[in-house]
Amino acid sequence: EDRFQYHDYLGVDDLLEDDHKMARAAVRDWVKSEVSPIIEDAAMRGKCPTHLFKGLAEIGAFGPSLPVEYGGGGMDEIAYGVIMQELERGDSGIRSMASVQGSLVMYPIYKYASEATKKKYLPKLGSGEFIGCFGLTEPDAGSNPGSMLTNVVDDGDAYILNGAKMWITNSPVADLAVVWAKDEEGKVRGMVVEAGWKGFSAPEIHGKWSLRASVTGELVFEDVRVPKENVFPDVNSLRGPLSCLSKARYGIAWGAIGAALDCYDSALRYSQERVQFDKPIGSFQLTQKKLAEMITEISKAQLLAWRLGTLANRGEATPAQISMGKRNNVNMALQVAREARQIHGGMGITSEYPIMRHMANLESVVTYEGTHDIHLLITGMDVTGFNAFG
Ligand code: TGC
Ligand code: FAD
Repeated sequence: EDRFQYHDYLGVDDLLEDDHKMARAAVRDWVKSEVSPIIEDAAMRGKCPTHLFKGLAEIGAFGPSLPVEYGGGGMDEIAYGVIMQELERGDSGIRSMASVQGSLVMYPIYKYASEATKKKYLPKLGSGEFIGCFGLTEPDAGSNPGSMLTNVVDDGDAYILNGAKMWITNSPVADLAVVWAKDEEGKVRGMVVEAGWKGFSAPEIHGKWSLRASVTGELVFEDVRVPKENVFPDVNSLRGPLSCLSKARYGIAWGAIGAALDCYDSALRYSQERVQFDKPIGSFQLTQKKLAEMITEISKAQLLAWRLGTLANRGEATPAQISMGKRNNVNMALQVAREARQIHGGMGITSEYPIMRHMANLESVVTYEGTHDIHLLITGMDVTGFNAFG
């Protein structure tokens, strides 16, 4: 059953090019045929549908805006955005699978690795033959990644890597990890670490009530020998990992709109069909207030994402502008999901409808890639010039 209609109240589609609409339509069809039929069951069982990695590669969801010769899709940033939106309409966890692979694994290798390392890994990552993960967060270094303890020590032709990463999307199924660690001088270095190397392990984190269709784990390094050619030559500070986050956060600003649209669509239909007190519940003012506010906020978020995309295409989107987009749009989606849950009454807590799944997922999305409050402080620092973090 095709329940979903596209909602474009302000005609934002006028701002998109034909290529964007074609990419969006292709991903939407794929989500309908491959994700929608299995996602409630996967989330209920807490099993990542890893068979979808290949399909994600085929539809061009890995690095849509990276060059084709480096495994990407050769499209622009708005195409990347609309693809993330359609994936997250399916499930935030499916979008995570793609965000991590494209923006947090392929992008840093493309941007920072030596030519030989790019050639070695990027085509296989783009085709889904290899799955990657991104290790920045640690048990004691979340919002403040600069306090990381994972470290490397120079050992001739290699570095010896020790430490542990926490909350790493895809790590238990990954073939390689982009890892950030401090060197002997305390400088942040980045490197590609293969999962098969001695001393590498990636235990799964169990018991999540959120992103249940996405697999999350730790990364543990015990004297892992990382050949020097796998270390990014020119990365010496947090700017390395944070630049990757900008890329992923931008995609999430679009992705969250997809989750919100799915919740809104379901709530709108339910409000027209469900009768109480002899009337459709959509005829009550309180229900209309919820729906009217939802579509207003979705429309504003669409414009914000589109504008960020236009700036990103020119290479002008600042990290602080991207923070504004990630924070606003994810919070918007979470509020929409909560209101949609109310409109569905008791049915809203079941897997008959996508609402509770989206709502629970968004509780992770509002925390990862920089929490809601960290992004507020980034905006606060940008407008005042004062750093309120530490
Ligand atoms: P700070 O001194 O502000 O910055 C260090 C250097 O980095 C530069 N910079 C950025 N560059 C590019 N993009 C950005 N977004 C940047 N933000 C900062 C900055 O200019 C500076 O450059 P330089 O040359 O002077 O060294 O660093 P700080 O230690 O004070 O930290 C600032 C803070 C708190 C904003 C930052 O650490 C932060 O963003 N914290 C949040 C951590 C976070 O977002 N973690 C995400 C982990 S990955 C993840 O969650 C993946 S989920 C994936 C999924 O499943 O989809
Ligand atoms: P903390 O940093 O401990 O924050 C706890 C609370 O304190 C938050 O509300 C925060 O806003 C607040 N706080 C912290 N500092 C300040 C301050 N200065 N002022 C005001 N409030 C503050 N990381 C990766 O590296 N790779 C991944 O692939 C990845 N995937 C993830 C997948 C999932 C499902 C989840 C849940 C997380 C993932 N993360 C990943 C980690 C994620 O980025 C962190 O959870 C996030 O950055 C927050 O860190 P923390 O959980 O340690 O919270």
